[in-house]
Amino acid sequence: MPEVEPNDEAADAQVITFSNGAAFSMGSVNFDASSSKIDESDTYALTLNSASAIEIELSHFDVPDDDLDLFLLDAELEIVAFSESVSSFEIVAAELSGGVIYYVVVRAFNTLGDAPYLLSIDLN
Ligand SMILES: [Ca+2]
Ligand SMILES: [Ca+2]
Ligand SMILES: [Ca+2]
Repeated sequence: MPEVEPNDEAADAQVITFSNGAAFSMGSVNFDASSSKIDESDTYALTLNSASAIEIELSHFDVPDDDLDLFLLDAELEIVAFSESVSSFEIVAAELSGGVIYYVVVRAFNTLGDAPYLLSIDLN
């Protein structure tokens, strides 16, 4: 699915729906100071029916010109897991509880203009 703006904050998070244990979203962020369309973060929300391991991958952006980072937050917006490479795609893995909301945040640390990405989420 494509992202839907605005999605910058948890309150505006785009709800992730799974199909056969997987979900995808294509979006873009932009943190180029010379650009007129700054979009520092994209926020997604997910709630699992039951506890599960999860793997989240942020890929297909233009490394190293674009440096995007990936965060998994709990309902209190505390960081559960994060990935902040400067030279590769990002991946996080965690064990999630069922029945509570989590947030996945794609953050632009630095970009050259618009930085498209693919967010892939897998349940195990
Ligand atoms: Ca966006
Ligand atoms: Ca956004
Ligand atoms: Ca990064």
